[in-house]
Amino acid sequence: MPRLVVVSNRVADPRKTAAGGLAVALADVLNNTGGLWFGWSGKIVEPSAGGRAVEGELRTQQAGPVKLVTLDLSREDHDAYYVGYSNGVLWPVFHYRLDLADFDAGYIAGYRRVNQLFARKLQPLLRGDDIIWVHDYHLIPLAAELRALGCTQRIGFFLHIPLPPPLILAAIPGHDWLIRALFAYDLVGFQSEADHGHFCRYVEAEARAQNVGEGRWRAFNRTIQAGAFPIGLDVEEFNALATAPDARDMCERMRREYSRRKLLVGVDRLDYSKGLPQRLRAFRELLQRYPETHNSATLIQIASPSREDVSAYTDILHELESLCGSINGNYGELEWMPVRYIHRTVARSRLPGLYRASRVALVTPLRDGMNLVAKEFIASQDPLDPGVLVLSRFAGAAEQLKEALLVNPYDVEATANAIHLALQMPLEERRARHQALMANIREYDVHWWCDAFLDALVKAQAEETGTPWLRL
Ligand code: GDG
Repeated sequence: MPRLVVVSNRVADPRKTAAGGLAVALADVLNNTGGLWFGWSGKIVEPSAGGRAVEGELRTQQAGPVKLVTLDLSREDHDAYYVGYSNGVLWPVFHYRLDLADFDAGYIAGYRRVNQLFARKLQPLLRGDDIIWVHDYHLIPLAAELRALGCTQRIGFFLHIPLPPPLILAAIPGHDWLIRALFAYDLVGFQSEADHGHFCRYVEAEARAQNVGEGRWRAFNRTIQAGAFPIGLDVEEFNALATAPDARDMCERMRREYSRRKLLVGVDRLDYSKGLPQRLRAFRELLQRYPETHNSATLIQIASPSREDVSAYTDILHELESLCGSINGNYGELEWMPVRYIHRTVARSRLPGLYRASRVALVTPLRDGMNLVAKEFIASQDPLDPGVLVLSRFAGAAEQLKEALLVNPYDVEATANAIHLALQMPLEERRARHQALMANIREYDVHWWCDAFLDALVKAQAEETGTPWLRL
């Protein structure tokens, strides 16, 4: 395997398990190939008095055999590329929320500028036979910018968030530019068959691309490969976390504290895509419809702070506070608080304990690329007495986790009924469902995802049938 170069907005040290997610997933292959991970440092450099900030200075850190290379951004670039275009346009539109998108014309120029900066800084660090894997919506045009600098290496792109249907995508000014940029890659990967389907329909209808079979599409004088590669969990790493003292202690304390109650859990970044207000309304409906849940059902909702510089996030924060207050005010008793809402980040080492102590998990996003919390909940359960997963049909995970109780989160009544069913579910059925779910997350774990994507990337060299029309 040639050297792997990973590019993503943020970089993490793969040696630290607290990093979780992508870092753990990519650790093996980065270590084995002496890889390089490139991205933004997370730091903003302010302009010095009277001048522009010096951005783009590279900082290199060695993490075992892996090189972590990061750069700072100027305030202006950060605001346009990160806050403006990535999180103010692409995130809402890709989650079907045109109403929340801010199509300020200045943002796209900043997005492009930072992608060019990344390309300019990365190109001199590359070797001829590197395999480059670019992650997520912040960096869609990166391959096109690298190609413009003469890079011929194999480059793959994975989109962690959903891709909406063609007519929603087409609402983005410059959508054709974005999708053309994808044709600079050799392989483009999505979380689900649904998202992959949206890509196929878009390129056929809007880009007049030709389907040449086996997931290959020809347009702009290039033939590229596309497919679904659902991301998974590092089940072993998560099991190790679940059996470590922090998680066990958390589980025991929760079980003791809630011994006379049935615990429900939600763990999300505070984001409008996660369907938190709808979830709380469904929980309120449960309390309304099923009086036997009083003094018993207790929802612990962790909403970890995220992107607080984007205004839509302040709105949802206020809505949640008000809903929790009214549920506790109307249904609470002196000795029972129905909702415990925590707007803070909980240590990763304690999460498996919280999941394991809960009878039901509510994972009910309005739209989600995959949703790893659903898989973490399954992995944390006691197979002899497992909890039940209530999962939105609009999470990418619903394509795989068919034995969960699938719900439409917009339908508050039906969701309340499903939660009730979950709370009542007999042990035999809980075990059978959990066994099937566990088999799925074990088979399609994060190593499967990583290997499947990289195997496909190694095989998928784009063909050029003329001068590629990738000028952006
Ligand atoms: C994007 C896509 C896709 C949450 N609260 C706390 C905490 N978390 C951890 C969870 C989980 C992760 O954050 C969240 O992952 P998700 O997959 O649910 O969602 P996004 O952050 O939106 O991620 C998503 C994912 O990329 C991967 O491709 O699945 O669809 O939107 O691991 O446990 N961790 C800690 N404290 C918290 O309070 N430590």
